[in-house]
Amino acid sequence: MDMKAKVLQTLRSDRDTIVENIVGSQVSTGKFSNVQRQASIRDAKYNIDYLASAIEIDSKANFNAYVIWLRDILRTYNLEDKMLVDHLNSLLDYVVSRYSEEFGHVIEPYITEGISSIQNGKGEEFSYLDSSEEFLPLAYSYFNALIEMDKNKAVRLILDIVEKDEVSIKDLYLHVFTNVLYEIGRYWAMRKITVGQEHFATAVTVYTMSLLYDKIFRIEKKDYKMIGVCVGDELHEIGIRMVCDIFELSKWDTYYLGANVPNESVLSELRRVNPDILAISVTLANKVPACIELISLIKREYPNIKIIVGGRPFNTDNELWKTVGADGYSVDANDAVETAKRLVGDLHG
Ligand code: B12
Repeated sequence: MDMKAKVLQTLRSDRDTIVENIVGSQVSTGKFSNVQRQASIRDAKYNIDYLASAIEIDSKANFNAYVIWLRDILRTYNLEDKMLVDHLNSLLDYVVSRYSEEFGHVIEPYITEGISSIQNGKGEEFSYLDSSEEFLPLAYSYFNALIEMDKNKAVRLILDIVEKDEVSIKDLYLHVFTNVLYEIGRYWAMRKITVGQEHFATAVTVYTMSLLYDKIFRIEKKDYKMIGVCVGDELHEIGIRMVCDIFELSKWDTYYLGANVPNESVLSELRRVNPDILAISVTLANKVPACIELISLIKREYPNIKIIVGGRPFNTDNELWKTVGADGYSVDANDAVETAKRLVGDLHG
């Protein structure tokens, strides 16, 4: 076993002991309440999961993005950045002293870049609603209706504009729903809205998308087939649903499987449907190793099915799709159709 594999195995098997040693002593002082202690221990376990995943997938960019995200969450609790920096340093020190210098060499570049990102990295400081000038008023109105938890207003707003043909479904998906959901996530992370408000906004958006289905699905001859699925226990399934819907609009026959589909089931649906393209979505960087596993399983049994990947970790690190063994990657649902066409050799369609 090479050193990287040894480090990964150890970080995962010894995770709880490592956390006990580095966090246990840090939070045992009277300064921390019981709830804070529990939260610190839970977070420290996540940190090790994300670190191990980043090492496994060779992606410092994804570990950096994770620590910046965590830094900004901790700031909302008035916790200093230094605390996270100290935590990463003590993780490295502990690993070197408990295991070996060689162990340290594998982890150290990730910790060093992570610390530098905590100190200098930009977080989600700007509103996603401003990303598209053309759709800005609609995005703001829809976002505000969701925050006010006025579902009738939110749904009506979208249906009216679609009925008047003022916006295409593609634009609605890419520039309104996507940006609004990103902004909802940002508000949740800044603790400007509750988990309940986030769930409500998500549910209303999924519901509104379903109301558009008679405009998306048409029974007509289609040239190509695709399956869309999330990896492992990745629960973020709206991105891949958008991908499937936009393929459907582009006259593909689509099979949206969503989240929580066991690998064996993905394999049986591939057998049943025999698609030209399998699209796999990942949102959380610690689920990328599961994506590698799924792709290698599929490539063994169905070497001819082209696989495209997408989602947050791939947008954070534009080379990552190659590491996971995919045939292609796209930044968003629209671009995904072009990538898929290229992969199936349809250069004119
Ligand atoms: C809704 C939501 C949830 C819902 C998901 C419900 C559902 N039915 O999907 C629920 C409540 C389940 C959830 C849970 C969690 N969530 Co959440 N969630 C979100 C939120 C607000 C929106 C996600 C979304 O739908 N975005 C809109 C879609 C359209 O965007 P997208 O997925 O990026 O897809 C686009 C592209 O990436 C691309 N694409 C996507 N897939 C694919 C695939 C292919 C093949 C291609 C080519 C392209 C492609 O195309 C799409 C559009 O064109 C995000 C915020 C955000 N920034 O996304 C947080 C967010 C992703 N969640 C987050 C977190 C932390 C969590 C939890 C860990 C919270 C917790 N403590 O429990 C759990 C993890 C659950 C799990 N095991 O997966 C963080 C992740 C931060 C990080 N460090 O990675 C985010 C960013 C919020 C934040 N700002 O802090 N979440």
